[in-house]
This record gives sequence, structure tokens and C-alpha cells, in this order.
Amino acid sequence: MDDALLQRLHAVLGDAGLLRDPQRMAPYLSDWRNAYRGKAAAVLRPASTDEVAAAVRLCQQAGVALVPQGGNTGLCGGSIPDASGEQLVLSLTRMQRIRELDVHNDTVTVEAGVILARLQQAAAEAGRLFPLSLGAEGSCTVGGNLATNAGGTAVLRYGNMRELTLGLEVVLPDGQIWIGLRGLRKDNTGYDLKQLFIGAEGTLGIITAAVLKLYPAIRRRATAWAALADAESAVALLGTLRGYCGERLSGFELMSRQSLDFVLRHQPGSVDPFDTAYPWYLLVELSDPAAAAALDETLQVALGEGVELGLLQDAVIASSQAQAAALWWLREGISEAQNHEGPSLKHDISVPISSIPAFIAGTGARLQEALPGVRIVCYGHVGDGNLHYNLSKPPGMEDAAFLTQAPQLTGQVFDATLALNGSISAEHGLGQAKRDAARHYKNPLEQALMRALKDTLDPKGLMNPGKVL
Ligand code: FAD
Ligand code: 2HG
Ligand code: ZN
Repeated sequence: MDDALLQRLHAVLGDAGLLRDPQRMAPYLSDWRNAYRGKAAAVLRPASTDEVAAAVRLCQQAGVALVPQGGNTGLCGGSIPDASGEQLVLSLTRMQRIRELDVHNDTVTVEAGVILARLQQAAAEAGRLFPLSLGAEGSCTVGGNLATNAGGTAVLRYGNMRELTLGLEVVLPDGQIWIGLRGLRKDNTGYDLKQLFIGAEGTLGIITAAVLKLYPAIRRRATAWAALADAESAVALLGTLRGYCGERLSGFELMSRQSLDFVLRHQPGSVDPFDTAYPWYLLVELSDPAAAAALDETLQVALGEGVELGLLQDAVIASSQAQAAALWWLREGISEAQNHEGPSLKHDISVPISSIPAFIAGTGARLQEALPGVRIVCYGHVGDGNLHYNLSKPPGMEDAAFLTQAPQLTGQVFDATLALNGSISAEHGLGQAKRDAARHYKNPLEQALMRALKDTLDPKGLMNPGKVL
């Protein structure tokens, strides 16, 4: 790495904006699970859009690659540099301003480094809801949410990040600043350029700010935990609940018994809501802006119908906010609990909702044949057709032996996904984890179109190289 470049960057960004000390750089160079590790010549921490643009221009002139990073909670290694030590991490975490909250337009303009939970809080203080909700919300940033087109537990009702975005500000790979911060719900003036950068995982430019949609604050919630015999029942129940509750159905999360077992084993204070073990569980939530909405009653009637139809084996409705939080913790705690069981092979797949039972039955049987005793931690946003179909080693197996099986196990899962016209990445992106798999599984014409866009916007290939494409 050319020292002159680092000196120029230092002149633009100052001491707080350029880290070279290995100890201070360390947290930026590995991910949450320690599954990906890289090296970097420095970590850049610009504090404004102009500083981002100046840094990008200098790197462009010097031919040095940049790896954008937000909260570093991504699960596919997208924010981690390669092993060369020649790349620079560009962290947006100092860009923390909520620039404007327009209550009458129901929009908020935020900088990329704002933590999602802080944005939710700001919306609540203004009597509004910012609905994106996910387990990492205390650490992930709006920029990362946009770059991965994040999903989470409220997509069923509000859509993913793509659907929550009206405008963007982006520093392009040549250092120009595209200011597309329009808070318009209607704008048919040609191609919808913001959608190019959402879900691009930092390969087309650096998102510095966004205009996001706000919704009415939620004043009433009802939360239930239900037990089921199989995934068919969950899919059938989704239709039944929608019929009863319509738009108020805002959460519909499925978990296998294996998933709950891991939480009960590893998350202190977690308690099984039932005395008996069941094969599958659902967490169902209704929500409404009207404080007077009789949600508990509606949920009771709807779940009663589920029992009558033979879809549910048992159900309990939370009688307090604390109980509701405890039920949500059984769901949100799965990801971390699985880390305690050795390496996990993560598969964030989606199939049409109607195909979920066939996916679960067929893939489970094939995997048990391939590796008897493999523990399938299947859970997720079943109302979106999105399963986290994660695998842990059979009890007693060595980590290394399990990892040698990874390619063939993952191949089985992805083949089954494709056979049902599904996607190998529903909400976490491709990053470095699934780049090669995407080459194999994604339609060649779609890949060629993506490559053409990349080459047009980033001809030198300096924006997060080695990720996605
Ligand atoms: P990072 O991890 O820092 O980066 C992610 C990608 O975005 C990288 O490719 C990076 O280069 C790029 N990037 C970051 N900021 C910018 C920017 N400003 N401009 C351009 N590119 C940028 N994800 C879900 O979708 N749904 C879930 O339910 C969910 N639950 C999770 C639960 C846990 C416990 C954990 C650890 C993760 C979970 N995730 C989930 C994954 C992760 O939180 C999301 O992908 C999140 O959107 C990443 O945000 P981040 O700020 O941490 O981004
Ligand atoms: C969730 O829904 C997240 O809990 C994380 O998307 C999934 O860790 C995972 O595999
Ligand atoms: Zn998820």
C-alpha cells in the first residue's frame, strides 16, 4: 500500500477518520461469528458525505479497493476485506445524523451509519413506526440494511428494506455524489435508480443517506405461541389467520423443536411455554394502531379455528408485555444459541410459501441419508416463504469432519431450493459466502446483466471486489 495515499486520506479524514493501529482495526476485520477474517491497510471512518466522496476519489486515483462496512452484523462476509492487506475498509458508523423527520410526509431522512434501533426510537418519539425489525437491530445500520435489502420479522406486513425506501444519497465509484433524496411515493421519470444500490452489498457505490417511509405507531399487540404437528399445518394456518385478521397479522414465525431445544439449552432464563414437546412451533403476532382494537379476542377466535381445523395442537396467548417479550426471545435467541453447538452451515433460502412443506420433508430426508444424525435447525419467516435451514454437526462429531461435508450438504439444500423455484439467498445477501453458489444457481442472463451494470458503474472493480459477483 502506497504510504502517500494514506497520508492524503489522513489529510482529508483526520485522526478520528483513519485507523491503522492493529488493535483498533481488529473489530472491523472479522464478523460476528468469526466465520470470516481479513486484513486491511487501514480503516477509514469518514464523518460526512463529502468526506466519503473525497476518500473514494483518492482511492479511485490510486486504484485501491474499498470495502464498505456498517454495523458488521452481516452473515455472508460482505463487509470483511480479503486476506491481501491491500484493501481499505470504509466504515459509515460516524455518519449518525437523523437529518429530517417529516411527520406529514411520513418520512425520515437518515444517514447510513444510524443504528436501526435508534431510528425505530426516533420514529416512536414522533408517534410513528419504522417497521424494519431484526435480531441485530441494536448494532446493524441503515446503510447495511439498505445494502443487504434486509428483511426480518415484519416483512409479512410492511415489506423488506426495498419497499421501505423512497430515496437515496450515494457516493458513486468515481466519487460523484448522487443526491436522490426524494420523499415521493410517485415518481415515474424513468428507471428507478435507487433500487440498483439496494441489495447491491456495496458493489456499486456507497450509500450515505436515505429517505425512508414511516407508518402509524402501534398501540396494541397480541402475541401467541402455538404448537403444531407439521409444516403443512403452519402454511394452512397462515391462510386462516389472514382471513380473520387481515393486515393486522404482522408476525408469523416458524421454529422446529430442534431450534427451541438449542435456545432452552443455551439462552439463560428461556422457558418452554408448554409441558409437552411438539415437533413445530409458531410465534404469531397481531398489531394495530388503534388502542381500542380487541386483538386478544380476535387472536383467540382465530387460533380456536386453527384448533377446530386440526391445525394446532396447543396455543397460549401472552397476557403481558413481559410474556410477549419472553416468547419473542425464544425466537430471536436461536441464531446465537446455535453458535454454541459448533460451526453452523447457514442456508437462508426462500421458496413459494405453498412449497415449504415439500421442501422441509424432501430436504430433511436427503440430509439424514447423507449425514445421519445431522441436526437441522429450521426456523424463520414462514409467512415470507423464507426459512433459515441451518445445520449443526451430529452430536460427538469433530468440527473439522463436519466441515468437510459442507459442500455436499449445502449442495443438497440448494438443489432442493432450485427444484422448487426458490432462491439461495432470501434476505442475507451473497457476500463472499454465496458468491460461487450464485454463479452456479443463478440464471446466466441475469448474471450477465448484473456484470454489465457493475462494469458500467465500477469499471475498475474497486467497490467491494470479490463479493456478490
Ligand atoms: P454490514 O454487516 O456492515 O454490511 C453488510 C453488507 O452491506 C456488506 O456487503 C457491506 O459492504 C455493505 N454495506 C454496509 N453499509 C453500506 C453502505 N453504507 N453502503 C454500501 N454498502 C454497505 N438480516 C435480515 O435480513 N433479517 C434478519 O432477521 C436478520 N437477523 C439477524 C440476527 C442476528 C443475530 C444477526 C447477527 C444478523 C441478522 N441479520 C438479519 C443479518 C444482518 O443484521 C443484516 O444483513 C443487516 O442488514 C446488516 O447491517 P450492517 O449495518 O451490520 O451491515
Ligand atoms: C433470523 O431470522 C436471522 O433470526 C438470522 O435472519 C438467521 O442466523 C441465522 O441463520
Ligand atoms: Zn431471518
